[in-house]
Amino acid sequence: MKKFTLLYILALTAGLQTAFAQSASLAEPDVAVFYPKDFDSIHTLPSLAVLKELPKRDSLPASWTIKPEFTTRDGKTSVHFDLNTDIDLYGTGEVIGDLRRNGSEVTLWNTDNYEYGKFEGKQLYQAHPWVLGVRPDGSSFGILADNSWRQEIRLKNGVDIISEGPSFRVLVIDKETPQEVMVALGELTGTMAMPPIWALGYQQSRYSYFPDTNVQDLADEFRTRKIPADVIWMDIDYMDGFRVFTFDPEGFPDPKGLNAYLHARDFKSVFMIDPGVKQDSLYSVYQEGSAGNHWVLDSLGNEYNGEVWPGQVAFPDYTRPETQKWWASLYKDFMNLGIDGVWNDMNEPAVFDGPGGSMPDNNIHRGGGDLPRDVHLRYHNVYGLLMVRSSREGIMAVNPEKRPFVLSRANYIGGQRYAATWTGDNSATWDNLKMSIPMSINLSLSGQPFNGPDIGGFTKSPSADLFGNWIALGAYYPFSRNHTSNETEDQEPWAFGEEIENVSRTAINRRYRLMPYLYTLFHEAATTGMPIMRPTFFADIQDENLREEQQSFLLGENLLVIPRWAEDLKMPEGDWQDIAFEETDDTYQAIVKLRDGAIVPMGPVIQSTEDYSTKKLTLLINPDKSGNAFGSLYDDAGEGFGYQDGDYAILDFSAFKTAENTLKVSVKQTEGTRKTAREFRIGLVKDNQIIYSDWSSQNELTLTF
Ligand code: NBV
Repeated sequence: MKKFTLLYILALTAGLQTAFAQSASLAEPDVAVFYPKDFDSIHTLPSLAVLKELPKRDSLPASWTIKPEFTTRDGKTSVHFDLNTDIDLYGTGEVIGDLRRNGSEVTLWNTDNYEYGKFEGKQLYQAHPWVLGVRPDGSSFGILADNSWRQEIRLKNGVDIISEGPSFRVLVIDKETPQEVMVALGELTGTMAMPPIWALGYQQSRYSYFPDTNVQDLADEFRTRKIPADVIWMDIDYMDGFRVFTFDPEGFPDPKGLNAYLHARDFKSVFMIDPGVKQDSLYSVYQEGSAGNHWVLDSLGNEYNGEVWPGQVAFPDYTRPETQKWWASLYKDFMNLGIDGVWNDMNEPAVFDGPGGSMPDNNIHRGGGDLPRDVHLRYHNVYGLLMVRSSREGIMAVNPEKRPFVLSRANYIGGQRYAATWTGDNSATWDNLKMSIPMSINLSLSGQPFNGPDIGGFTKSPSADLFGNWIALGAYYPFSRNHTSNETEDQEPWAFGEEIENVSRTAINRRYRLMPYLYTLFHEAATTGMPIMRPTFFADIQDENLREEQQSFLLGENLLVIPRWAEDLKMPEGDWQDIAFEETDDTYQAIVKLRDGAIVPMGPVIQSTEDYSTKKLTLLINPDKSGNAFGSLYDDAGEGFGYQDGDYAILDFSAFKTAENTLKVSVKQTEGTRKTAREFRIGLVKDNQIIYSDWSSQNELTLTF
């Protein structure tokens, strides 16, 4: 007993918990960087989150309030922030549960979490070591732990970030508003690249459409039924025995022909690629990978193998520059078949027979270039990010004139630079539908604007009613894709009978009509880092009543989306007017409200973005108390990079009340060299109706009502 006590005391002393003093400096006027005393850059830098190395501009002002306290115990570092209890916390990436994160815990360890069933859903597919804090007066700050090692964020008593790795630095942004914090996060970690416009369209997926004739029929069905759609997704079964970059000779004998068929009907195709490469000595990708020494190694330095769909696979070590290049090169023949986008799944990486559903912590990634050799525990959370970075580069190299589109299941903060995301394997339950809103908002508040859940739910089959509600809301997610598992009933918009087919068509029509506004929001996100989907409290950051509102959400600044099921909703102040779209049956449709003082450009119904044009725009206007309203439109070719050389247009709209019941609107191109002949009409949104002016090709419009 005595011996045990002595050993215990010795152990405690050896791993003594020590609070280190830290060095701190300002990288930007409102961005501080804190380093613990024992910081050694070899363990966490170069950062994969932060875009460029941080300048050291000034010393920290004495007035700076959000300061970390670092602690190291047994070589593991944690950081604590003492915070007033009246601060509301958000972000922390992809999480289930409430919008306001106070009191929650999340483990940052990318995990294949079917139905969010493991670890009470506190550990999902992505890692965002990021917390957004909003004070009662609306002023806000963000905390970014620049650390990819396995870590936990606890928001029970201030903010605690407890890492399983060595010391790391912490960045703190402190601003007047949460919006400014989001822009600063975008400056630090980069923003989403402008996607091709087709990626904003409605998308149809299932695990799996098979064989290719089913895919063709599906495309035809959409066009016959006049349900707008842009993309059909090819899940894992198109491959030959789940070998990546191959095609099932019977089910998908002619992928080029299939893509041509889809393109002729204005559809794009997205095909899945997983990281695991089947260990098969007759398979060229495995042969090349082995010859090039591209695989992640086990702790003894041998090729690591684990089980995924194809059986035993090897995993590309994306920390190696040679492997990045090799992986990118695999996309050449693949994309040349006319494939439009790529879906990277299972890239946590998920390993069926590995510890905790992934590979062992002590596996070895060899690094190279900037990245040092280190254990999997360090690189696990960035495995997906490195994979999509490489995928994206490969796709760009094949089609340099096109904007790449990659969807990734796993990612890390900053990974919005390379891929959009969806929230993994959710279920067809009411709970999951409702939860999708705070989930997508918190991902958006963590730097990933291009996200959405599987509409209709991945596992289980939704009832007609649940699907109707889901599609009516899902038409407004930034990423709007219907997807379901291989064990479920059909989930296409017409699979639930005529009523729900009509509900789906109406909802999707509305998404396409709002495309000019949506595309403008994507441009804003790409240039400033502002989320597309925003919490309702962004409408009035000082109204503390709104801080927990998670049934409704803002699309940009000007539209508020309210699902039909919302109860006891907290509304921001102001005269938010319902947009009365022309269709009549609104039983399921989400209510879309226009902010007073706002102008939102709207187009006609189209069947895909192939027909998108800004030549005829209705300007939805809700004048403020003084009769004024403002808005804008971003326009470009929807594809390619001409916009980087000026081939784009930004139009500003301003509306003024010139006399009682008279509204004058002027349109002005403020940026870009893209000139388009356009017709406009005013659509005054008022008392549950829209009052239209005549169409006019002038830049000055008048409506008397
Ligand atoms: O590739 C099949 C599925 C895919 O449909 C789903 O979206 C991913 O999240 N994939 C997971 C692997 C199997 C899931 C049971």
